[in-house]
Amino acid sequence: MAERATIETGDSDVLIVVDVQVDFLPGGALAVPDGDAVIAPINRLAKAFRHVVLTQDWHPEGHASFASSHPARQPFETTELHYGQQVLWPDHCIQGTPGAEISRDLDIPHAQLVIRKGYNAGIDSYSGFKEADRRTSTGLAGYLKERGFRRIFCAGLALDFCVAWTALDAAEAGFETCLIEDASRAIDTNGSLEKARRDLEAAGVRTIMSEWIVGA
Ligand code: VGL
Ligand code: ZN
Repeated sequence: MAERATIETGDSDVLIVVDVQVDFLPGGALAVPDGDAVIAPINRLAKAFRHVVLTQDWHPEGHASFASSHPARQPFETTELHYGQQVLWPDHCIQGTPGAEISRDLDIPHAQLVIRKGYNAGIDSYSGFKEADRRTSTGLAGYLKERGFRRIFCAGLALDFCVAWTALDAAEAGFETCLIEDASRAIDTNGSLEKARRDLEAAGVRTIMSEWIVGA
């Protein structure tokens, strides 16, 4: 049998479930390939954590990250916004629409917080911690620190955008951080997955499998 780590979770651990929303699932406006495959492992994982936080991508209509907000631009092209490079997306996760809802197939009644992000019209926010201008905070790091958490586990959609950026910011904020590979799926556009893996490794984010976690 292959050797594998055994991770016991406790009171100083929190699972962050990133953007498991209708628009990122099959049939959604920005469907992540095989995105619904994250739901079963996340539901199992959540039972092994006393503390779970959800993130929710939550854009106003006409958001700067939408290709439709830029004349003659197409989804998955890149443009320059005031804070730097921005991938342009199909309209997705518009506040109050069915596509922005967190999947009803998630079974995490004990989740303690839903943190919304991407609500500023001119700034995207892949990360649950800090917007894409790299300055505007969502307040999540303060919340998690005030509650005394020390270790963060990230899973969800999409591995190469919101999961990766959330994990990178968690590490930068001083948390020991793991990304749960089999409970995440990637968009993988223009080398984004390879770049995310490089950035995660450089930041000391550990990539793990959900079966390494006791009780998951
Ligand atoms: C995401 C692209 C745009 C994500 C959100 O959840 O990974 N990706 N908005
Ligand atoms: Zn978005």
